[in-house]
Parts: sequence; C-alpha cells; structure tokens
Amino acid sequence: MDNKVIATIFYETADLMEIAAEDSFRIRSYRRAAEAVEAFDRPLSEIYKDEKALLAIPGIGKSMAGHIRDVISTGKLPLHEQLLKKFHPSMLELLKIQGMGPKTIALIWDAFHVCDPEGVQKLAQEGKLRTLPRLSEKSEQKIIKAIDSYRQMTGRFLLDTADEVAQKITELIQGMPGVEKITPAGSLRRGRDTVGDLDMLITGKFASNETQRDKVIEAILKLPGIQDVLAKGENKVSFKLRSGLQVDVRLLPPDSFGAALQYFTGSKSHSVALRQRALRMGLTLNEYGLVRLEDNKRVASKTEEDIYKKLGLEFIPPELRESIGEIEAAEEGTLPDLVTQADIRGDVHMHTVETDGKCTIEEMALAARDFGYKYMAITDHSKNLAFANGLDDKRAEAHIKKIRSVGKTIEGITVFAGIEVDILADGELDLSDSVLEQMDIVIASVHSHFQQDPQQMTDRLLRVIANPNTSLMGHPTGRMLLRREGFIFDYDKVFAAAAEAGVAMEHNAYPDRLDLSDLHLRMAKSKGVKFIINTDAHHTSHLEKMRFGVLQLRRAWLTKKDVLNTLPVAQFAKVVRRGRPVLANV
Ligand code: DGT
Ligand code: CA
Ligand code: CA
Ligand code: ZN
Repeated sequence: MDNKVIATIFYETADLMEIAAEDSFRIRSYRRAAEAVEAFDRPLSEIYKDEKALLAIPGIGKSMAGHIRDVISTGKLPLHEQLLKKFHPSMLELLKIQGMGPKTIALIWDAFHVCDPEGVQKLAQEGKLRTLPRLSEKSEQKIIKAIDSYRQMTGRFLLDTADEVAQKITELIQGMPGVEKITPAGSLRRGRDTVGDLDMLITGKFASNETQRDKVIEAILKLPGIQDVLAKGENKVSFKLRSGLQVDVRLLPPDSFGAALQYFTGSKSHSVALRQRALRMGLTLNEYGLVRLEDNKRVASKTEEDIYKKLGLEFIPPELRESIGEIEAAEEGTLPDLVTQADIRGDVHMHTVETDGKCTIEEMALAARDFGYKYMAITDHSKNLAFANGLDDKRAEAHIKKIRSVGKTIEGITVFAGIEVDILADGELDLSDSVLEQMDIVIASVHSHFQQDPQQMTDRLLRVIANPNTSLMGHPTGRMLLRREGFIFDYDKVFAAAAEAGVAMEHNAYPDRLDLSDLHLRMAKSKGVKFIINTDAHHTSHLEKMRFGVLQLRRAWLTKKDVLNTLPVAQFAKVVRRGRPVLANV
C-alpha cells in the first residue's frame, strides 16, 4: 500500500467526519495526518512498525500513528468504514464532484438522505435543491453540469498513476528467462493527458515456452493491488486494480515486436489510416506484421521503424499518432523536430517551506542541479493564497533576498528569485509593482474566481498581460484533470496579446494539471506564443514529473524553439525580464 492510498483514506475520513458534523479539531487532525503521509518521502509501509519513526513525522501524533498502523496492516481504517456504513460509499464519489464540498453534501443529506451523483442530479433537475439554505437555481445548474462532466471524467486515470503501474510490472519481470522487451503501449505511450486503461507489451522467447511463460504470468500477478483477474490466456493477461485501473498485458514472440507495438500503441484512428495506406500499396498491416498481398510475404514486423519505412513514411513518434496530419507530414518529410526532455535546461516554478512547499530553497536548488539543470527558480505563493501561507510585499522582499543569498552558496546552477503571484478577480496582481520589479521571474496565476464569465475572464487575463512585470502565465486555464475543467476565455485574443507582449504561457507538467493542454498549446503556437514548461514542484521528488509535460509539448508538435527554458541561462534571464535590465548574476 503506497502513501497516496493511505493519505486518501485519511482525507476521505476527514471529509466524511465533516459531513457528519463531528468535532472540527478532530477533523483537522485527520487532514493534517493525510497531508503528512502524502508528503512523506519514504513508503510508510516500510517503517510503520517503528513507533518512533512514525511519531517523528510532523503532524502525526500517537493516535494517528495507531491509525496508520491499522490501515497498513488491515487495509482499513475503522472510523472510515463506520462512516461509510452510516452514509453510503457513493458519498465518496459525490465528494469528487466539483463544487460539492462536505458542507453542501451535508445539507443535501440531512434534507433528502441522498448521496449519490445520479440522485443529487435528479434533485437539482427537479428544482428541489434551491429549497435549501445557500443553494439557488443557479447552483442547481452548476451541480447538473458538474455531475455531467464528472461522468465524462470517471473511468480515466492520471498519466503518472498508469506510468507507476507500468514501472512496477517492469520491475517484477525484467531479467526473467526469455523476457526481452517490456514496453507500455496505448495512450500511455502516446502520452495522452489521461488514460482509460494501461496497455503493456512483453516480447521475448518466453512467449513460446510454456514453463517460462507461466512463470512470467505468475510474476505479473504478484503486482500489489490486483482486485480481479479478467483474462489469463496464452498471449494475454488482463486484470483490474483496486484503484479501478484495468491493465492489459500482451505476451508476444520477438519477431512481431514492431508490428505489435505499432498496433497496440494506436491510436485507433492513426492505425486505421495506416492500414488504408498499406492496402493502397498492395500490403496488409496487422499486429503480426506488414504483409505483401501478392505473395503473402512478410516485409516488416520486427521494428516500428521498418514498418513506417516500408509504408514510405518517416518514423512517426508515438505522441503524434492521433490522425491529425502526421501521416501526410511523414510522407512529405516535414514532421517537426520535437522538443525532448534533454533540451530543457531549467525548471522555473517551485515552492518551498516558506509557503506550501515541503523542502527548503537549498534542497530544491541542489535537487534541480542533480537533475541536470543549469538554472531553476523559486516561485512561492503570494498572500491571496492564504491557506498556502502566501507572501505579502514585506515577506516577498525578504524571501528573494534569502533566495539570492542561498543561490550564491550553490555552485553549478543559477538560482532565480521569483514569485508565483495570484491574479486577483479584476486582473490586478496580488503584490506591489515595486516588489514584483525586483524579481527575476514573475509567474502570474489564477487561483480563485474560476467561475467568472468568459468575457470578464478575458479582460482579467489581458490586464495581466499588459502588466510589464508578468513573465508568464502559470497553468493558464486552471484545469485539474479528472476534477475540474479549465476556465473559459477568448483563447485567440489572449494568446495573440501574450505573443505580442512577449508574455510566455506555462505548460505545467504536474500530472494532474498538464495545462495548457495539447490542443491549447497548438492553438497558442499558431498565434505566435512561446512556452515555459515547469513542474510546479512542491517537493524535490516532483522534479521528475517533467517528462509527463514534455509528452504534452510533443503531442502539440512543439520544437525546441517554441520552449523558452531550452535557452542558455543568460538568454533565458533576459526574455523573462521582457526587456528590463537583468538582475540575476548570469
Ligand atoms: P485509452 O485506453 O482509452 O486511454 O486509449 P488507448 O488508445 O490506449 O485505447 P485501448 O486501450 O482501447 O487500445 C489500445 C490500443 O490497441 C489502441 O491505441 C489501438 C489498439 N486497438 C484497440 N482496439 C482496436 C481496434 O479495434 N482496432 C485497431 N486498429 N486497434 C485497436
Ligand atoms: Ca489503453
Ligand atoms: Ca486496453
Ligand atoms: Zn505553483
């Protein structure tokens, strides 16, 4: 059981306690424990038997330590179970719906004893929710919409969730006799921002050796968290994890690796287009190979490169296989030279313990240097984000002094002093211009008033772009994958204004944001926008999330030239200051 699962149980317990109107002090202790578990950088399952080690975690007292032990040893927390019995497990679903906090849910539950999304949506449609305090006809409409979009989102998973499972499966079987290649396929390999299920491909001689194959299957099924084995055959194992994620593993002999990888990577529409092309060339393509119709001779199957080549195409990177013009470009030899992770020279959006991060300036800087970066920036929150302990003018000034002085002591990396400043409801920034002017880099982000109408939001963002201190807009639509859709504004207008003013758009690589999305990235590029990709790290361990963002940039056909943090440090320092003198010593 990993820390995230444990933390979720504690968060859920706190929410359910709030619905049950329990003591707020106790509720807070569960939330604090959840946060502590989530932030802890070692698996608690390794240390949970050691009382001292548990108690040493800030936010964990004696009783919480006991609860953690319960959860790890039995998989359950008694209070969590009790509350779910009192209400109904569907209440957990309701909590995931945007705008449905514990307070609203408690109101609805007390009045109607309803706590499932369908039931609540029906109440809203029948106009019954407006009879409750603080709920209006307008809130009913919002709830109906939120439940609709929840339905579209359920059944999908974050990219890093699927990736983690793929890595665990790889660890379980790599090096086993007869196993050669283990590769994720499907939407994970294409880097789609969320995945429906995980597809994996394992090839090697084991596939045609019964004893070896049985051993490999047995090893795969040792994966922790399997709830249900759905299929177990000669060339396929499928199962469902407790999280709800389905995994399809295909076992194949090595000579059809390329064809199988191509087939199971998809997308379906890309593959359909390839197959039509093959037919026009007198060939047929399936998961075993590319075969000449005339004499049934296999002309390619071992590698994807071979297959594309024999179809008269440049190799098409998986991220581009969405049937949106990549086949035509590959035929003409005009595929873009996509940006790679190795091109990224710095990560310039990070938080520290000064606000809601978990590590110090020094720890973040050293981690960024060890990650291979030439520069990084500390960009803590501003005061409008009160729950994150955001900085006011005075603290912000003191903080950049501190960042600069710590930066001087660290060799091998440039540490920029910056801020992630909140965009207030009217487009004003949350700190004084005289303070923002002293920053190497200013990320302006919306963290409140998401529900403004598009016209108002457009004006708000245009005002941010007009502010000479703004270097880039942080997570520009504010979407939270599987939780909240992004806010809407006049994209063309805002992107065009940003391009004109030299304000960059962020791509936030953190896997539950991945914002701007691939589509919006393309749209913005067409208006001339430049981008900065960041992890928004709140812990040193988040730096490696960069790769999920890089996949999105590639899906948007972006090249090194589109991405500003591929620039050498001096040039980067200059562009983010937008023509004003560079302050950092670079
Ligand atoms: P997902 O799981 O919804 O995020 O999306 P995918 O693309 O991973 O789709 P999935 O898991 O249904 O199938 C994995 C790959 O297998 C898909 O990308 C292409 C291939 N595939 C599945 N079903 C078909 C099919 O009926 N025809 C063709 N040509 N390929 C298929
Ligand atoms: Ca899939
Ligand atoms: Ca699948
Ligand atoms: Zn941030």
